Amino acid sequence: MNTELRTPARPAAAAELPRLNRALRPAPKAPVRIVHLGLGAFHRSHQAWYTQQAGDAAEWGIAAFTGRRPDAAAALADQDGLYTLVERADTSDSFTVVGSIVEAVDGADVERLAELVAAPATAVVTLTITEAAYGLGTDGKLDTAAPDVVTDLALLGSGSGHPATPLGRLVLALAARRDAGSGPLAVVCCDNLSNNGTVAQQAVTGFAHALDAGLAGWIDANVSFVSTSVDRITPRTTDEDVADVQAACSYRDTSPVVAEPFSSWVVSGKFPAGRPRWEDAGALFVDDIGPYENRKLWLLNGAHSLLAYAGQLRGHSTVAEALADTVCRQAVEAFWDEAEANLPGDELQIPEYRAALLARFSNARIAHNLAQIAMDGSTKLRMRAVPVLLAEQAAGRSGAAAALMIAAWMDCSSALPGFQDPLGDKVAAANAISGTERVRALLAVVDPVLAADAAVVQLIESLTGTFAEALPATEPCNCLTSPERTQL
Ligand code: CS2
Repeated sequence: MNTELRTPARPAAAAELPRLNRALRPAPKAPVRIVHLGLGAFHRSHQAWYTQQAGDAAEWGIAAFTGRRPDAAAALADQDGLYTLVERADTSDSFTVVGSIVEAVDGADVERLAELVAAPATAVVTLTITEAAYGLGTDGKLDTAAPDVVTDLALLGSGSGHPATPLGRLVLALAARRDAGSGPLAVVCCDNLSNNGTVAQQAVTGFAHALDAGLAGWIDANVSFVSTSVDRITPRTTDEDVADVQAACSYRDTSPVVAEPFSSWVVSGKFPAGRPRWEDAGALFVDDIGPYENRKLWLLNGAHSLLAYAGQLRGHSTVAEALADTVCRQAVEAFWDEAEANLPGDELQIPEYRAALLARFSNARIAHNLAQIAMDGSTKLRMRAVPVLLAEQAAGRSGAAAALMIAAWMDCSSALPGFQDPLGDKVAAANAISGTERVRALLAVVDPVLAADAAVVQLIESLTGTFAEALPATEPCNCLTSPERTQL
């Protein structure tokens, strides 16, 4: 079912409408061959949608597990795994029922996870567990001293089968696959990290190694870590979105997902036990993912973070609102100029990519909240601002536009209430200091090597306050340490 609806039908009363149910399933249920960790809106607008579009979709069902909370799994299971994808363009919506998730499971059900990962039919594990959940320190290695990692390692070491981190759960499930003799499979990272396959490999083997060197060896020999660059703007679903689906379709869906019409998936790596024909839906398989990754992380995600911090400081709430503000728009263009100078332009069609981003960000019907993007900044800036700043400095230029993103993050960290970061304690401690030492301490949370460079600290300090004029007076920030979350 794929209905183009420009004028939604008159809403019927909730009681008259049937619930989205198996009668609306677009095709018979496929067998589980993909296990997903991180059942959130982005997984449903992206990987699940690509899987449904694959020519061999009938062979590839997904069992998707939530993070800490069972709610999304329970709501979806109630609808037989079905949900409506609303593709929201500038002037119209289109509605598609997606049926590739054949099992929606509470992430705490590690027995089911282990059973499915150990099954010989399972060929692929996909991950959207958020950048912060890889638990990497600033050296790019798994931080085995992080409290949640310490807790999970102790739990697993004691033979308890109930780890709480996605990595702990995955390592337990991979041990079950080894024990079952079910052979190799692919782990496909779909989080916004540079070189994300390698990051996932380091995090998973780092975790396994701390537990059992034999298991780490088995993972090295049998698990292919695939890198991907994922793209589709997918804001949080609102009550209004639920009502829109109810008005436009002849059923009630408690869990629709809204996304822009654009989507992209660039994939690099081996699939030893096979994969769906995602290329049928436009996925691009390449040998060298680096340039694609940098283009997306710097130009799209970098601009998002810059708008999230600068935009909120100037009193805006959404990406479209912030981009319409000349001050924010100029900051984005300046940052893009710096990023573009460090990307292979001819191959990647950067001018066209930038123009397309302006159009995508300006779609005011996609209410993409800046507060949502602003979360977990210390991790995100390492991928979005730091590499551009370093590349600019290596080329003998200042990197001031990338530095401005970091300065705006610092301003937000002390000015916005409820600012969330995985290193919230360190951010709050740094904000208790003043002057240059505060800037140095905050920069150390993002990148200690940069923080040791007095000229960079001075540059960033000179840029703090750039966007602050329009900020309404707020209570001082009580910085929150982000809980483990599923990528939205
Ligand atoms: C955003 C991304 O929240 C964020 O950090 O930059 O979720 C972004 O919307 C997606 O990567 C788009 O593909």
